[in-house]
Amino acid sequence: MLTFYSEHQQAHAPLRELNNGEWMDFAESPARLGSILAALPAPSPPRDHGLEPILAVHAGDYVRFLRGAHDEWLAQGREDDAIGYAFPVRGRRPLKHNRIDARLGQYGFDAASPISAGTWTSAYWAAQSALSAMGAVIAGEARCAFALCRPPGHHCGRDYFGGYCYLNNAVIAARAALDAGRGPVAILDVDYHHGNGTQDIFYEDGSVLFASIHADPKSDYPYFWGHADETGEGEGAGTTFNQPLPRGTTWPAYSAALDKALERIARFGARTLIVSYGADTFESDPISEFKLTTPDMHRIGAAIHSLDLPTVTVMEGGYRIDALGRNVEAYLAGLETG
Ligand code: Q9C
Ligand code: ZN
Repeated sequence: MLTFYSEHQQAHAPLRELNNGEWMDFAESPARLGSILAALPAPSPPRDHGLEPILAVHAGDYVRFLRGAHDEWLAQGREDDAIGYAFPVRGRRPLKHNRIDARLGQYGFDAASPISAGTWTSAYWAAQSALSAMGAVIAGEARCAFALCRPPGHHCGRDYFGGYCYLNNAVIAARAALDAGRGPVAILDVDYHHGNGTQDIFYEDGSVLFASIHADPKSDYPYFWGHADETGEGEGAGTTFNQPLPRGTTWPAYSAALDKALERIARFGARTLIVSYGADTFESDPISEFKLTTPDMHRIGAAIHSLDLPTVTVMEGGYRIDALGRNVEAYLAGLETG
């Protein structure tokens, strides 16, 4: 499978995150890349598409904040990673703040997403990997391509970061496909966590179908989004399709949900498919509670293969590092050959 990846994506290296009330080592570590790279043939470096396709999705003030946030943090005399601790309720007055702690709250929504010195560089190149994968599919160089994105993207929205995500790689690729006349686009999100940022960006946009299978937000992060009654609004009414599943889910229930999602994508008439792939549905993932196996990852890929659509896969989560490469390899093999 044609794979895009830049070494700049290693630069993002936060030390720790707040999880269940305690500090823990940052789960979305650069070592994830090593595990995946060891399992795949050599990737291609992405082409630099510049900022324009990123700014087609993300707000200018947010991108400026992200680029400068770590320097602002250091300028306050702080050390290590920039991390917020006070978050506004959305929809309140848009205030202009100078203090970095207020700005981290303004643009973030959790304490799981520290900004390190290399965060902007890695997020920028992850987005370029997604754009390069979509570019190759649009140009007809490949029917399917894989963007080995890190950091992941599906939790962040037009003007906010969170859930280890800073730029929404899947949405940036989707926008590029739409702009190239390759719509309608479907985004299938099979990460363990609901892709709230992706959902948010297209919630009122009927040109993109967002179908997600994830842990029930009643029990799992991101809690506030991903419930089955979120189905889209306005022009996007009916083009969001959430299937929350309980902790402990194994292949039979997962497979039934996947078939429903694929059926919706086919009925929608998608001409381009983007898969937000997370391997955190794996049985021994350290922060997740589904029970899928490595052969199940192959089955997920094979089921998606049956749609027979030009497909870009972007990497999202997956934290069991010693099994990560094998799981990604199994998924991609299923996707490629059925
Ligand atoms: N106790 C992705 O997989 N922390 N992001 C959850 C659960 C944040 C996951 C805490 C998890 C973010 C891309
Ligand atoms: Zn996840």
